[in-house]
Amino acid sequence: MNSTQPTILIPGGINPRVRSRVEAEFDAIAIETADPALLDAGTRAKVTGIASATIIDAGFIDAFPNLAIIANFGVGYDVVDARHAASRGVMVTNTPDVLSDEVADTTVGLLLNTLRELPKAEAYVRAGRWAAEGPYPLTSLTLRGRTVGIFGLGRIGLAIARRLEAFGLPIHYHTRNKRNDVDFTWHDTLGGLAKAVDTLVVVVPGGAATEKAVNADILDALGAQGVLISVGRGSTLDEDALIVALRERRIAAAGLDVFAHEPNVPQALMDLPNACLLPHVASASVSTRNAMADLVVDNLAAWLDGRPALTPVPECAGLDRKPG
Ligand code: A2R
Repeated sequence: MNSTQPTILIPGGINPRVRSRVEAEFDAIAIETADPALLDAGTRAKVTGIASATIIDAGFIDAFPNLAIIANFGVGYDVVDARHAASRGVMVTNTPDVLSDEVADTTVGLLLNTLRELPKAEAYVRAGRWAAEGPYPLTSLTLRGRTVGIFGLGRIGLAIARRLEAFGLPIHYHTRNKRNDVDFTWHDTLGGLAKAVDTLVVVVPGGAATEKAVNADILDALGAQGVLISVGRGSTLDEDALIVALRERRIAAAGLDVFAHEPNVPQALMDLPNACLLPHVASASVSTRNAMADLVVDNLAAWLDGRPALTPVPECAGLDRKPG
């Protein structure tokens, strides 16, 4: 171990490229979960950086007196108490942009799978049913003629909107602030958006402001032909309300990549034929995850070297690196 290097803590599981780069470029300490009791006070005092993809709360942040940066693996950083970190002068970074196109591609795939039942159609071929029983049944749903609403027209939402625009579909959106750089139709409420469209793509950040924002009322506003696609955070959706809406056909179908209690997916959801389910894979290609990993480690290196962070979260954008 080279003791002149900053000490970086990795609490919990992390992408293997983050781990190998941190081990190569810093003094690395790994612990199984984000529990400060797993380290003695002397070790905690050495830690100046954290690389993580897990919950980092105020208590954990306060356990490290010399902490300077938390580099979160992922663009969504609702698991990190960034406001508390900022109040202590601790930088928080995330991994924006490098995953937007991958997530948008996957979202379009999930939407098509949900509407046109492609995973089920493939399973039909593999089970020998095409030859035995004849053609796969015609799908009752199609992308043709749909109107798309994007809940959260940020970096990823815009990449999704541009793709679906190219599919010839009208695009509406809801954000708190109207964008003046797009021609899509803005709605000042989520309810207004849901009423105006039949296909709702949810890609807002998690956290208190969006907790269960997509509830029974929103699903009812979407209507019986409605399709819900969720790729942001599981917390933004009332899963129990969705299960009822799918079971009673108050909406037609849903495609989900994110869930309230990952990796646990409610059995009631898995039992529904009109739910298309993915295991949080929207950004999960080797190349995109490597780009995210590099951004995590490059942020650590920059900040601990006294340079600006590459991708600070908004709460920390104004922080200056304290010398030493
Ligand atoms: O509301 P605005 O104008 O700040 O627009 C942001 C919107 N948004 C919301 N819209 C309505 N109600 C809210 N409470 C609310 N909070 C945020 O979500 C903006 O249009 C969008 C977030 O975009 P970005 O910050 O560029 O995030 P990015 O890279 O698109 O990722 C979105 C999420 C991540 O936080 C992860 O949870 C997931 O996708 O991977």
